[in-house]
Amino acid sequence: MRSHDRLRIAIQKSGRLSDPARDLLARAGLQFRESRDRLFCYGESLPIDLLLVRDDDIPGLIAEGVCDLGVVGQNVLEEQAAERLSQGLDAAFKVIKPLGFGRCRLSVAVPNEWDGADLSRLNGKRIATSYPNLLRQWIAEQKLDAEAVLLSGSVEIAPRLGKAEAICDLVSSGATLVANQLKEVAVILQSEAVLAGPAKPFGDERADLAAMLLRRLEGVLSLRASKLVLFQSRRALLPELMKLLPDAELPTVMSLEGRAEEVGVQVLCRSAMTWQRLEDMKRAGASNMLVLPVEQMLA
Ligand code: PRT
Ligand code: ZN
Repeated sequence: MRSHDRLRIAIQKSGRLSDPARDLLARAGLQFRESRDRLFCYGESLPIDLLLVRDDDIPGLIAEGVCDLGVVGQNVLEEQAAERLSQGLDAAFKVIKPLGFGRCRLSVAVPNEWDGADLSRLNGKRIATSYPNLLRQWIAEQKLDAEAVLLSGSVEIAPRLGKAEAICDLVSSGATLVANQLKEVAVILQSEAVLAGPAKPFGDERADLAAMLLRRLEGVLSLRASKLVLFQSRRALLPELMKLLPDAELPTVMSLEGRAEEVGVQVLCRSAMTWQRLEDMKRAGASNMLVLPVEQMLA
């Protein structure tokens, strides 16, 4: 048994989630010394160590208690939970906190030449995937009679190779589907990277460490999305403009030199400012808009 006065977090060794996961932990104040084999990183600033592994191993490592927490895609977590369920096992791990990166969706896609998006066309067809358990659940929910064919990689070329008629794979920009003349007909799961942990709470020192880490992560995540928004507008338009910023705090309103009707506004927004939002504000009468990142905040 390893000692329980240190917390161990598994993250992806190399892949899409590695850098954002390490960056997030660094922002939460965690510093590590890397071992030579680059599998284990010793926590120097806090008793929290890292294990660098393949993402697919993370739920199992949590279930076995080899590590306490993990940063992993919801897609991997839910696929393995569905697999355990099909074997009569309970999940043994759960989502603790969505982390806001690694966003993608697990979708079913069919060749472009299939007309319409009628799912019944999948009856009697093979769907290639690396997510057989989630796909089988979806097939059952949709009352379809299709077969899930397991492929571990390059799922998108399965139809051209004649291995399947359709696919079920992760999509982010959609470029891979377009390049392979496929079109999305259903989204099975929306996914992002999450902090995962055991289904049962820690009954020892790890509970306090995990709670502290979570508090720090929440601070980092809320700050990351927050933006300081500056703009000018006619004073009379301000109530309508503020409706376009539902997550904003009370605005600071300043007068503009020599323009009695107009004001300069400064407001903290808690969620991402998109181009769409800025354009909507412009249409509603805002001008000279600036969106600034927030470094630190103390209320
Ligand atoms: O070696 P290891 O097993 O650790 O890595 P891996 O190859 O299994 O995983 P990796 O690094 O590719 O992905 C890790 C996680 O990133 C996934 O489990 C998802 O949670 C998340 N993620 C986010 C994605 C994507 N976006 C994504 N677009 N994972 C894979 N893709 C692939 C997808 O499979 C398809 O081939 O990218 C292609 C589609 O991308 P678009 O942009 O063309 O739509
Ligand atoms: Zn993997």
